[in-house]
This record gives sequence, structure tokens and C-alpha cells, in this order.
Amino acid sequence: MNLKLHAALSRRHVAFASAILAACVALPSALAAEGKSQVQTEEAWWIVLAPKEVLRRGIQLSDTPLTTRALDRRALRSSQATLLSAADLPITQSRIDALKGTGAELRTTSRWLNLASVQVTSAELKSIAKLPFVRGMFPVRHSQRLSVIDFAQAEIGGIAGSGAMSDPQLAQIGVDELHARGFHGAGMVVGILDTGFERSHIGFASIEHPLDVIAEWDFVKNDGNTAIQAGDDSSQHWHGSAILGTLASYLPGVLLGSAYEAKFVLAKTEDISSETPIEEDYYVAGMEFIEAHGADIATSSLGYIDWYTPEQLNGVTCVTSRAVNVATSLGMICLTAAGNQGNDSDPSTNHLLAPADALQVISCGAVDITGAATWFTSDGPSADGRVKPEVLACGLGVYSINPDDPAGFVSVSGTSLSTPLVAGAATLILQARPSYSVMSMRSALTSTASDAILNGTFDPMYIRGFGVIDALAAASIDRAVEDLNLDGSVGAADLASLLNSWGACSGLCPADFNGDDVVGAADLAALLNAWS
Ligand SMILES: [Ca+2]
Ligand SMILES: [Ca+2]
Ligand SMILES: [Ca+2]
Ligand SMILES: [Ca+2]
Repeated sequence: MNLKLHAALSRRHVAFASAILAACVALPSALAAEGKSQVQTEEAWWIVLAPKEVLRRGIQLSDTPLTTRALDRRALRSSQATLLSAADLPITQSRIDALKGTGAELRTTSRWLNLASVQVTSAELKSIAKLPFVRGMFPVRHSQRLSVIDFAQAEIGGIAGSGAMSDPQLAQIGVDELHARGFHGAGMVVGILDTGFERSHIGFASIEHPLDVIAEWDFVKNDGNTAIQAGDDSSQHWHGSAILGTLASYLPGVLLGSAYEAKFVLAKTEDISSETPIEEDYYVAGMEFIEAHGADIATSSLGYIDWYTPEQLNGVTCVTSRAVNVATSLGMICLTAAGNQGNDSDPSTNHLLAPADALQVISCGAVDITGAATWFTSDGPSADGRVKPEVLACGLGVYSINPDDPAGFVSVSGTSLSTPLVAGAATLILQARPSYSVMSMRSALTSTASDAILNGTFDPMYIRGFGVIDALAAASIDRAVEDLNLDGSVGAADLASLLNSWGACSGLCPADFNGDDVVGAADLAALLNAWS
């Protein structure tokens, strides 16, 4: 949305809100005195609900929309006191019916935050305020779409040397090294929140590694198809498909996604048609959907600012950030784009978009392929002084599938692209180190990133965070170099892997411990010496 339109929308929103917001502060008596100045325009509002009632028998899985995989993931990585809580119970039908009974249109609900979002006139909002289970209300904030900075067609073989066009962007962050050790995301589930997904590209249709989507939901149109459909904006699928391409595509020698053996959960949460404000409630619903399907990792390249000021990016104010805080506490590793708002050399200002300020989210900035920060990458810190963005990956000229051409490719720029590269790396790291918690993943990524290694700390200007990630180093903490499968012991599997690559090295050669470009007797001796 252009800035003028954005400002106009904000003003309209302010006018609508000021007509009733004062009345909403002290509910419901002040509403009666608010008088006749009713605004007929419909607006989206969050309704704060009274605490949920929990049956004496407690909460069981069947009371929730969670899959058993979600429960398993929580058992492995959740930091909550119990596996299930009232936050997992859906908003009851009787409350939904009562909200709708006022004439309001229900947009979505959040079981984590115990909120419902509604599209209402001011008269309907007043009726809602009188419902016995309503505790308050506040406007659903519009988002500022995180557009790509630029994109261009990319030609197969158009880059220097042999190999896939995606090789440099993966090698920069050590993903190639994890690929060489056999980690491609198998057994992992990755959730993506974005604009929609076109999956007919040849990059998603290989016989060896076809794209595997285990669940999808279109929160904008409320249906089970996240692909472009009649009535959608003609670009609705573009952004999400480019993101998916960097993660899931498999075309050896042409384009490789970072985690092409992972399974995916797709949430279409952003309506790009220009007349529709993009709103934060679908994001929250999408995050809950992805968590409920047991995703290990969730990544989003969307950003929300609008009414929020940089001072409010303290990790606990913006609704999307609060939802991400719940997601990370449930053991889901969350990544989000820092934003394309630019940076300055003033460590007291930030240009972040929510939910990059969330407490345990890994916020991703963008460098070029040489590792230099891009002009557009948003700087931190968060309003409460935490390091943001935490890490960096390539976000300038990143190769992906062309969402508009099932056999074409593009190079795309933006923190939207650096984020899924980090997400793919995190997926492989988690495959190698399944016991990593959200906290240990954060610490593994930041402590091994380029600037932390070089300077021993983060960038004091809060542009680079801890630097460009090193996926192999993050996965190799407390692991011997001879432990090729990174499982914590040097044993038969590592020996088999060494023997499998016996002889002269071609390409990456993890078993060439002494670096002489041959896997041979000296490397075998080293492995046997490290046997544990
Ligand atoms: Ca749809
Ligand atoms: Ca700054
Ligand atoms: Ca091993
Ligand atoms: Ca060797």
C-alpha cells in the first residue's frame, strides 16, 4: 500500500475509533452516554473475552484442535508448565453465536489470546460491549505489507560457474555443509504464513522430492485452498510462492531449497488486494493453525506497524508479537523478517516491524552475497533494548521459483527472502539436533554467527545483530568433527558415511578431516581414534 493511501486509511480508522473508543474505556455505562454520533463504516475490532471455563476433569487433547504431533513437539520443546492449557480451548460456540447475534461479522478468533475479531458498525460494537462475557475491545491494526525490494527474471545457468543458481545463497550460511551430511529437513514440519502459494511450479514437482504440504488454510477467504483462486488479486500468490521456493524447491543443478525434504503447513494470512486493509488477526489465527499441526518451525515474512510506534515494539504490546511469544513458549521455533524499512547509525532508533520484536522470535536481516548489510534491512534494537535483528542471511538477489511461470526463475530482494533461508537452516539444524529448545536454537545460531565469531559480540549499531549464520557450526556445538551425523557419538553410522565417500573428494567432503582432498587412511584413522 502506498504511503498516501496508508495515511488515509489510518485517518479513517482514527475517526471511526475516536467516535467510540472513549466509550469503550469504561464499559458499558459510558456507552449509553455516547449519544447518537454513530459511524456507519464497518471496522475490524478485537473483542477481549472473559476467561474460559475449564471443566473439572481438566483439558484433554480431544477438547482442542491439536494434532498428536503438536503434543509430541510440545513434550520435546515446550517451556510451559503443562502440555495443554486453557489457551488451547477454542472460543465456545455460544460466545461466537452471541457475538454474531449483534449483527457483527466474525472474522476470526484467537484461543491463545482469548480474543475474537469482528467486522462491525459502531452500533454493533456497542451491542457487543453489553454482552456479559466481553471484557474490552481494541482495534485490529492494519499491517504494512513487506513488499519485495525488487525482482528480476533469472536464467538457468546464468550465473558464473557450474552448479545451481541457489548454491551461493545456501553456501553463505553453511546449509550446503548440512546437505552434504545428509540433512535436508526430513521428519521436520515447517509452517509458513504468507500471501498464498502457487504450487504448480516444476521446482515443487520432482519425482524424488515433491513438495509435501500436510495442511493449509486460507484465512482471508476462509477456505482450504491457499492457491490463487477466482476473485483473488492477480498477484495474491506471488510473495508466498517466492518464499516457499527458497525452502522447498528441488531441481538439482538449477535451484535447491534449503529444506526440500521437510513437510509444510501453509497459512494464507494476508490479503494483498489494495482496497482491503491487511490485518493482524489472520496472522494470529495462522500461527495457531501452524502450531496445532505440530510444526517445528514457523516462518513469516510479513510485518505489522501501522498504529504501532517504534516505542511500542517492546515484545509484549503488538498482537502478532504476543502470539509469537505464545508459539515460542510452546516449543515452536519462530522466524520473522526484520523489515525493509532501512537502517541508520543511531543505536537509539529502530525500523522494525512487528512481530520482529517478539521475545524469542529469531528476526532476520538481509546482507548481500559478500556479507555486507543491505541498504534496506531494518535495524533494531527492540524498544526495550534487545538485540534485533539477531541474525542475517542473503536478501539481495536471492534465487527462487517464478510464481508466474511454472518453469521460470527469479532473483528477489528483501528481508522476506533472507528469513526463509534462515528458517531452512534452522530446520536442518533441528533435524540434526532434535533436542534443541527454542532458547538453545537461538543461542546456537547467534553464538556461531559471523560477527559474534569476529568481534565476540553483536553489532553495536544494531544493524547486523550477531551476523550471518553458520548452520554447520550451529549444529556442531559439542560435537566432534568425526561425528559426521552429529548424533553425539562417533560410531558405525559415521564410519559407514566415511567409507561411502572413500577416495578423491568432489565437492564438499565432510569426511576429509585432514583437508587433503581425499577421504583415505588418515581420515579413517582419525575417526577410529575418536570412536566413542
Ligand atoms: Ca482460497
Ligand atoms: Ca538505528
Ligand atoms: Ca555419529
Ligand atoms: Ca583426507
